[in-house]
Amino acid sequence: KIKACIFDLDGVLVDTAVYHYKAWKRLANELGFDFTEHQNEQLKGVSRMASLDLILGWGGIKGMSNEQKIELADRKNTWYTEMIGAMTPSEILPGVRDFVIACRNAGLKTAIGSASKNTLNILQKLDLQSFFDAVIDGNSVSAPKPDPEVFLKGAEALGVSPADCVVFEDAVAGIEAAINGGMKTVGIGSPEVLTKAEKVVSGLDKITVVELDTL
Ligand code: G16
Ligand code: MG
Repeated sequence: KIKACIFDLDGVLVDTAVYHYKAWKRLANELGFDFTEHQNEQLKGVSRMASLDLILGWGGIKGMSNEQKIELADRKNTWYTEMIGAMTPSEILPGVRDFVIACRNAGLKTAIGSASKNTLNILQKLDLQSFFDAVIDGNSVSAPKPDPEVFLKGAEALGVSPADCVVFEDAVAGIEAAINGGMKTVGIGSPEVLTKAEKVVSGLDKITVVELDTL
């Protein structure tokens, strides 16, 4: 029986992917190259520094020092946080609030499991902090998805065993992380991409709490 729901943030509760994309694109442009929206898919759920490494690779840029890389990542994050700062609750994805409330009314625990170091800032902007019993984010994990660390820490914080948790994820690496942690999975996006998820829906407006027990 399901006892808890753990939600990825970016792409599940809110579409910040477009802001990440704009900020990384601006950085790439300053470095003299560009990358496509298709390439951007590979950055979903991936940590800030790992994203930078992928992007520098696409631009054929080699031999940067760690210090230079940190400076570039900081530059991107400054632009990103400027965009986050202008966000409002109207940007919460369809069905999110109702689904999370329904989970809590059904007695399920709720948590966030995100790779983002900006998680608390975003939750605050969306006025969603009070909807979650635990928040595990990029500041509290060391191993990136598909390592299950972020979700295992979430389950632990909720006091629920991993097998009784459902993870909601939009990234391939995130679904893998949940499976690696022994949890049930619901993909948010397209079934062609999230092939390993037990169930895939286009958004939280397309699933009910009752359906979770069929996983
Ligand atoms: C999110 C995004 C990634 C981003 C990562 C780190 O993960 O999907 O694209 O690179 O967070 O974000 P930040 O630079 O804010 O620390 P998730 O797990 O919420 O999908
Ligand atoms: Mg995500």
